[in-house]
Amino acid sequence: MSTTNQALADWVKQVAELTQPDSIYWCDGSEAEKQKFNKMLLADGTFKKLNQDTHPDCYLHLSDPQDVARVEHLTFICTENEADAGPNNHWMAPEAAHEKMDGLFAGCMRGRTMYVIPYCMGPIDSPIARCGVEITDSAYVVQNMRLMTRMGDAALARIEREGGFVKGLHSIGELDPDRRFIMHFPEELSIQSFGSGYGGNALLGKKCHALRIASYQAKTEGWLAEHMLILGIKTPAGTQHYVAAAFPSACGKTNLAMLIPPEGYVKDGWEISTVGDDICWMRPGEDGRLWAINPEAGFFGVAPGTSKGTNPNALAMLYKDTIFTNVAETEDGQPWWEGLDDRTPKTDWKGRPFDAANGPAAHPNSRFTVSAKRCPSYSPEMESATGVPIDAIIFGGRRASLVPLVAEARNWNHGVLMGATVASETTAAATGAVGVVRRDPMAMKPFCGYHFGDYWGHWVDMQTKADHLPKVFTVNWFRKNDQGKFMWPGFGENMRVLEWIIGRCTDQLQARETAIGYLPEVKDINTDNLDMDLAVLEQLLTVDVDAWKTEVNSVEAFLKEYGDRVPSALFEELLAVDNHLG
Ligand code: GTP
Ligand code: SPV
Ligand code: MN
Repeated sequence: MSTTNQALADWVKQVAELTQPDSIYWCDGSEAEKQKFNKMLLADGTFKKLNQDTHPDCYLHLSDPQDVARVEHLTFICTENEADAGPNNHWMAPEAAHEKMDGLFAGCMRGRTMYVIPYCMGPIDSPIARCGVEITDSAYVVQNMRLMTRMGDAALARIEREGGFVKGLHSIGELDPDRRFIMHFPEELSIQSFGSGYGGNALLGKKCHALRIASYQAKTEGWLAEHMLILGIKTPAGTQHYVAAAFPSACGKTNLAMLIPPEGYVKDGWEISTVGDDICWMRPGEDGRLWAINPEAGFFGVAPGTSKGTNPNALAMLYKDTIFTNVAETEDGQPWWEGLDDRTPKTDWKGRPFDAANGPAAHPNSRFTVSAKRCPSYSPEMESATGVPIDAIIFGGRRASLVPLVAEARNWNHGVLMGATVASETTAAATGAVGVVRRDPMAMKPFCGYHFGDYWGHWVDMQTKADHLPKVFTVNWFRKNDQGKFMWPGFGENMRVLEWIIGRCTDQLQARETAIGYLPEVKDINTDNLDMDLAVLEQLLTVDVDAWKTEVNSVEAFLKEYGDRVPSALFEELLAVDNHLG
């Protein structure tokens, strides 16, 4: 097979000359091809068959133990001008980066097949969607891209129709952490990734294209590419709302995106539907609202903690047609991870007999890959070419103290400040220390393809592009008490906070103004059938003035790290908060 797109044909040829594969295979995206690849991966030991009675078409992949998460210290933005990458990114000069990568890629596919994966991020017929081509020597990557994107012939046809595409070159190399780099060339619309087979490092349509490259394109073209879930909320009156929410990696997007409301809500007629769980591309529509698509077609979700109690919708979709990476296995070959209430592990994520002395049975960043269509709360709007109109944007993070359960921004610029200064504890989604509080603006710290100062400026500028921007909120499900226990029940109960947010968007609920934004009165959070001490809720909705004064100082120092590219509007909003605190 080949292509009528000359640029693509030339690039494939050039990559083959560099990497020297034994053969070249163009992925067509068909069902037959999927079966063929599964067979191949089983035969070479990359996949292990899970119990096909309980989990038909489910496979287990155990990674190299040193290749289980994103590697932020090895991820680079390679712009001509170093200042354009900003203090938020590691930078390398494009020329130096190309030289380094050419050295690594030279001859790396000898004895291997080179797979060409044309893919489309977003519905094939959506004007908001964009195409890319990933070249890889990993059939595991092919199977994951098959679930996570619209890949194969339809994407290739669109590329041939439109011309443009993002070039992504990937090789697992020798999986050597010392020969591992994830390079982005936003000005060339290209990505080069070497030495890792893990999700965010290797499925180039996801973080590399749909966030780092797309955020750069979005800035130039006047839209937003964000690390956000998209959730549909239908009220008992039958009104359909959509919200987009940015939480850092492993901080609750997948869970909120497919939440099952408490029983009383279901009885009253509230309905939740899932449009996306990780990435959101938003554009101003003619009506002045932001219209959003989920560029992905599947979920690459955190397994540990997923249970009937926390996320029954996720659990329900994982019984068929799912790739599990780095989970444990039960005696009878079923997947297992910490938090699953039934079954026990027999072998751990390294394939050893399970022994608690070795740590968790499943890696804390073990993941499932599954088609979004398998989710019981799947929204057909996921296929909509126009996307869905967003009523509210929510920012959140893991903060054990300080940040209230929910707050509403006074205005758009205040909302941008809120998003820009979110802090969160680090998680196992990236290598490095876990549980360290760091600022993770808009949950984009690892994913923004350019200078944060310019990025915040772009957010502020959205006001000039859209007259009916969403309201902005912050949430925090992760406050802890003196005993280190979560104070808010979270998961399905988060619906109670969503109800307040919708009430605010429709002007049906009051709020009290505080220095840090509008907060609910305790009485305005629906606590029907909620087993919770109201004094605790009160605490979650209290503004600790002294602690916030300290926070304001820390935020000011943080913003100043980004120099004169930070929009003055953020300092003005911060001053307003400071003055209000007294
Ligand atoms: P990425 O895929 O890495 O971008 O992460 P994500 O934001 O989709 O995170 P996910 O929903 O997978 O949640 C990760 C962890 O947070 C899991 O262990 C969840 O159990 C936990 N979590 C999610 N929602 C809540 C909540 O409301 N309360 C508490 N306490 N934990 C939660
Ligand atoms: C994240 O780390 O935010 C993820 C998983 O969603 S990965 O695709 O590896 O980036
Ligand atoms: Mn993510």
